[in-house]
Amino acid sequence: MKTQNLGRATGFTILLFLACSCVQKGDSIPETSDTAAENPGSTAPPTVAKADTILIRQMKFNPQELHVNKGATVIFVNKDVVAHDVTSKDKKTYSDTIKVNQSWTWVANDSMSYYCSIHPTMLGKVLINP
Ligand SMILES: [Cu+2]
Repeated sequence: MKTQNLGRATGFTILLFLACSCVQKGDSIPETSDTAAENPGSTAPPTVAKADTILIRQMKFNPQELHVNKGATVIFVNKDVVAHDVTSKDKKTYSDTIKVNQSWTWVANDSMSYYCSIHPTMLGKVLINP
């Protein structure tokens, strides 16, 4: 007798659990991003110029010499453990201090030889493709 009651109770608990999980599944349905992502992106031409990135790491600009098309967006990302900046040698272009894990975006309309004014031995160049 006792075991029968226990069995019923367990069965009821399982039913209750299933019912609950069904409701929860139903509630979280709105995430349908998968269906919207069906476009053959590989055939699309790269009309938008992607940004070129210069990583600042271990007291160096990487790459030290970057070649870009005129008007390209260049992002300097500070992945070092200290702050740096970008100052052009003609001093016409300069960033604010780029703190650790911050970045500075610059549009390359002209070639630029630059250095870090905090650590003047850090040098780099951005050259416009002919
Ligand atoms: Cu520096």
